[in-house]
Amino acid sequence: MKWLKMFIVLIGISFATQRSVHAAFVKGQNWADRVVEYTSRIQSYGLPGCTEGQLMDPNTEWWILGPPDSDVDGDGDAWTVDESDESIDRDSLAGWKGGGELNKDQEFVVAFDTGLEDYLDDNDLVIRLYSGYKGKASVWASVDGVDYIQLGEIVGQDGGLPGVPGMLADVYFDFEGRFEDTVQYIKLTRMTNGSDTGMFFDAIGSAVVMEPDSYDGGPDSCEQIHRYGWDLESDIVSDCTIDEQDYEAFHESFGLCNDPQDPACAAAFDGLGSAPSSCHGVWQSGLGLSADLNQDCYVDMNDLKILVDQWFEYNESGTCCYRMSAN
Ligand SMILES: [Ca+2]
Ligand SMILES: [Ca+2]
Ligand SMILES: [Ca+2]
Ligand SMILES: [Ca+2]
Repeated sequence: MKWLKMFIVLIGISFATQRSVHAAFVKGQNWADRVVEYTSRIQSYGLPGCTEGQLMDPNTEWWILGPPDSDVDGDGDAWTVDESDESIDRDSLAGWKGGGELNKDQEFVVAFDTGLEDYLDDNDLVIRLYSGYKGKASVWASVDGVDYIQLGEIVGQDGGLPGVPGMLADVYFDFEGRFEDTVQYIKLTRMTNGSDTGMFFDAIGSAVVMEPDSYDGGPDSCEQIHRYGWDLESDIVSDCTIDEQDYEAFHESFGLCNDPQDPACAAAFDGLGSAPSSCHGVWQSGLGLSADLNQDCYVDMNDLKILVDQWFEYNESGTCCYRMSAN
């Protein structure tokens, strides 16, 4: 009976809070939420030191979802290794390899739960990738997932970026008033084939970073903070204060887990048909538990410590109750 109750709590609470709390925006940018379709040879690269890349499947679609996550040490190189040749970075990109006929004619489509806006005189879309110097991709956007308009191309450069394998580049596109509504779908299509044409995509998102109006204690500014993903971790109920309500929400979630590598957490993915291949992938897919403050896919005492620390930090200092910086 106790087990049954836990099961219901898992389904009820984790699904209710997972998708709604961790919405499309992360720190002001709107990143792709879902992979809609992809051809059979879309794959990861396989970092230096690792073996070959791996073909994408439903469990690894998170490679191109969520914010950029491949360059862990932030040096712009997605292939950084330590002294013992162990990878520091993460092979969480998807795309196509150079080489023969096998990998020709590849494409994939990602979708946004909240559509991308067209900002006047400003870029609207950013794509982070690395590419061989002969790589070339066509970038398409669509409101309805049926009719696509070409935004432009990503072209590898000889001696420039993108064009150096492993070296990340951000490429921007402007919608230029060509869409009747917000853009919900982005499609990447391979244009060149042969050696040095490989391209790997880390993340696809909105170019404009949305910052809420400064917090004045009012519900509108709090709603903006939440909508654009600037919440404090411990503000579990997203009302811009850390208080008893967050503790109650935490208490209700205590003991939940959604680590896909732990069979004890399997219930968290019932009804989804697949589970991301790692806990990190859970967060990239927007499926993190709101009370899992350290993002390790378990709601436990380690999270409580963060909640208590932030409670004192923001309630004792009198500077309640949120912060705008990413860290
Ligand atoms: Ca790096
Ligand atoms: Ca624009
Ligand atoms: Ca990625
Ligand atoms: Ca945790």
